[in-house]
Amino acid sequence: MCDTCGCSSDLEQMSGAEQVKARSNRLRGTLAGELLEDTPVFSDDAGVILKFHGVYQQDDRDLRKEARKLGRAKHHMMMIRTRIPGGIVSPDAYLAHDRIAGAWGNGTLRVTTRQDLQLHGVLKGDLRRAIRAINDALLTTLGGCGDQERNIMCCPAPWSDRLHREINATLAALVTGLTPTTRAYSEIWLDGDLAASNQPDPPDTLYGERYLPRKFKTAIAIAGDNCVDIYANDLGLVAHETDAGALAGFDLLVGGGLGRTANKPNTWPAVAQPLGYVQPEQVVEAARAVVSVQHDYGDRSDRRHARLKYLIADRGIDWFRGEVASRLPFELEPSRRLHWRSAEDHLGWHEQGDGNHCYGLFVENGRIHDTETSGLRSALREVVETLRVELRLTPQQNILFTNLTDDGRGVFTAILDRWGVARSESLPSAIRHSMACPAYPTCGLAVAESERAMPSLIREIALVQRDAGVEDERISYRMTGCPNGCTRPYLGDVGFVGTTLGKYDLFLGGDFEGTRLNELYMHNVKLEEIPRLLRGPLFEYASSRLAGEGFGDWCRRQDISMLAERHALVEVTA
Ligand code: SRM
Ligand code: SF4
Repeated sequence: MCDTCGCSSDLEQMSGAEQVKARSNRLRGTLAGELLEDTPVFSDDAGVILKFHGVYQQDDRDLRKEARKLGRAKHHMMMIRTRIPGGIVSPDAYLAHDRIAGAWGNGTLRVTTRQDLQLHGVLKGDLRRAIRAINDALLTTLGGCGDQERNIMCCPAPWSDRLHREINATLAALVTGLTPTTRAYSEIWLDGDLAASNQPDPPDTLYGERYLPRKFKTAIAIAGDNCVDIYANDLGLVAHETDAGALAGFDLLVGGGLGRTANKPNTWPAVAQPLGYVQPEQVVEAARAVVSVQHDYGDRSDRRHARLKYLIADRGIDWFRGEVASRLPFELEPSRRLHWRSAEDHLGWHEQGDGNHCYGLFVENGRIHDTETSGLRSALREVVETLRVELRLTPQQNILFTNLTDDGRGVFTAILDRWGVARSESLPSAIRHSMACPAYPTCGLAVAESERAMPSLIREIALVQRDAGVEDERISYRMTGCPNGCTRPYLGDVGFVGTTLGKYDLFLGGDFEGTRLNELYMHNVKLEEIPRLLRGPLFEYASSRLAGEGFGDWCRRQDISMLAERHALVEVTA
């Protein structure tokens, strides 16, 4: 048994990252000292702790080759991830991120698949003032990354009814209940030299001194609408409504997670499974109990086997349920049956229910930048400066503009039009339902392009959908530059997962509502072959689908391997 926090592992048998965490003095490590050094990069150990503070060390991979040739060091830079529960961003917070992107970043902002904002290309010397500026706008980067509770996702719809108000209150309580209590973050980034005179940290009864074995992800969905991709989470909370429109309680789902490693069959994507049902006032305690079981029993010796899904696979859901139940002063009720009607993207115009309007804007792959054809970043800045609207980031990397009055609506559309920003309604369905992760040049784990490859690929696929006569069908397409699954490709109708530069595994047979894993359709195919390889299935789908049948459901009704045989138009290299 561990002497510092009570988890069930010996420090000597733990992974390197565990040793660093344990020695970090509640997430301080050597960060404060290293920030003062005139170096472009932190030490490896500090880099581990840095993640807990919402920062990843990266380098520009486009420049690696040239630097090597010239005998120069890598072009080091930082990625900052701001944790934004439910994706709710005030006007000041948005403008702060826009300013940081311009002053110290690479001039772009990125909406993530977990409703956060990321800033890329920040140099180490600018890190502290960038993080300070984010905190001045009342957001934090603590918990953006690291082995702790990550950003808690929640349906971003800004409806003003009782159910949504109560869910937002639960979200806030969960954030408080699952955030580490260390003062390291404010010492290092906000108070500077005051660090020396600080008081001791309050005890952390959830995380102890070693935090969790691995990242931990939680999302809240509203029964019927799986817009948050609930099954991808370590802990999913599905909110049910009473007949009177109040919050009735939550179904708990546990053990979702999509990461896998190429050629390592002992790693796999998994969908979360039912644990039980709790009343609204019990949900924070129940969530803490789930996290604490993972804290105590998760695998700290092998990071590839450390997510909650592996603990549940190894010990069984009944053991896990019993362990959680033993930590609660109330009974877990039996799980309810879940019916998913849709996975709303919330795009286009909606009435909020309070006389105001909300507009959901499609942001291709979440990247907010100005290009030759569209001044998206400039348009968003002008909208927020002029109308002071609250934004909601969606789990599909898009943005909702809320609280628009009748007059505000006109001003909003005029600004978008002036900057040449395409409206969500004008986009082909394939584009609207596509996502891609950053991959090159910032992601150190990428083995193939994603964000830079998807725009032309998805436009070709949109044409195939049109030729097949199914251009308006909602089919989700998700691409990643490696098997880690950051855009949740294994839950889409169609998934493209990078295997090496220019090649992808093709997955088919998920569903639009994200309730099951898709299956491998073809291995290691060239990017340029993908539209041709999808043509056959899309045409056959168009002619033989049942009424209301989605593409993923149709694929599933076929045998995926038979489908591959029928439509393998090119030789595929294994
Ligand atoms: Fe992710 C690692 C980007 C959502 C699974 N992810 C990374 C890193 C930080 C690469 C790294 O470790 O050096 C990527 C940074 C790239 C860059 O340049 O920005 C990265 N992940 C992203 C984002 C930005 C993709 C996006 O297009 O939006 C998403 C940020 C979410 C956020 O705001 O917190 C993002 N990542 C996800 C999701 C989807 C989700 O959570 O709903 C997953 C699959 C679900 C899951 O966690 O299982 C995901 N990311 C991973 C994994 C595999 C984890 C595993 O259990 O094996 C890694 C690698 C790791 O942790 O070792 C990873
Ligand atoms: Fe990087 Fe892979 Fe995640 Fe894409 S899926 S951002 S390549 S870790």
